[in-house]
Amino acid sequence: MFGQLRLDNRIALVTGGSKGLGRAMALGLASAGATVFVAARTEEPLQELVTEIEAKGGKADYRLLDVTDEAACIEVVNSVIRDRRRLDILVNNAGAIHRAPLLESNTDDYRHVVETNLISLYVLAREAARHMSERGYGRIINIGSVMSTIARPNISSYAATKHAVAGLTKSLAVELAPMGINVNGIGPGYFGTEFNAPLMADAEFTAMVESRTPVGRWARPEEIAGAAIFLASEAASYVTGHMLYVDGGMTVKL
Ligand code: GCO
Repeated sequence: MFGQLRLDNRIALVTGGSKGLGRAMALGLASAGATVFVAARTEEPLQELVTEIEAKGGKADYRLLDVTDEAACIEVVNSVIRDRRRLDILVNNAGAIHRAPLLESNTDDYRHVVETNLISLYVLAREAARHMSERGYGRIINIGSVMSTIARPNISSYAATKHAVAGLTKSLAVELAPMGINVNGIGPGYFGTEFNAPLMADAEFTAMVESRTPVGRWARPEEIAGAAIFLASEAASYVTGHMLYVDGGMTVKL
């Protein structure tokens, strides 16, 4: 039982890893012993995060990646495996949102959200599973949202894709379980990240979050890390197809 939450000798890839929830999960996985490859589009914050992880005694590296570029996704997965001969944990975290009323929305923005929040998760899961299946072991963690099960106005592309993340997670869980690959999702509630900065600046929206969340507040980024560590670890060896909502109780409150 001891050490079930340790990730020593595990190799992890976290997309959208340079900031927000991706950065918090990368720090958490590294603190549990994993070697974490963080991937994002901008190099400097990735370099800073690797330096921070190493300064804390962890192991990390980075890859530049635009998850909407399929060839780049394939190359990043293959480069991690060439570099470390394995990939044990994939955290599909990179995401996009376009907040606009339906009647003011446009198809290009909508398609970008679909490409980022759904297609990239499929591509990366497919390429990671190709390797994981050869070794009979893997953990894929897809980052959804409370919008994987509820909705609010003006973010239909985001909510539709995050609902799809739940469906992709369940589908891949049942398909990949015989290969030793567990597939789960995390559904964050309202976290105080750059992604939600416009909402946090809106007093009325913040009041809504505080009233709709039983815990009564925005979440701190580091509060996502434990869920990722658990789902990536031996402690979750019999957990697959699950959406773990880290939402302060929002999705269960009337
Ligand atoms: C929004 C927010 C949500 C986020 C939130 C819940 O515009 O309502 O961005 O959709 O996903 O952090 O997961």
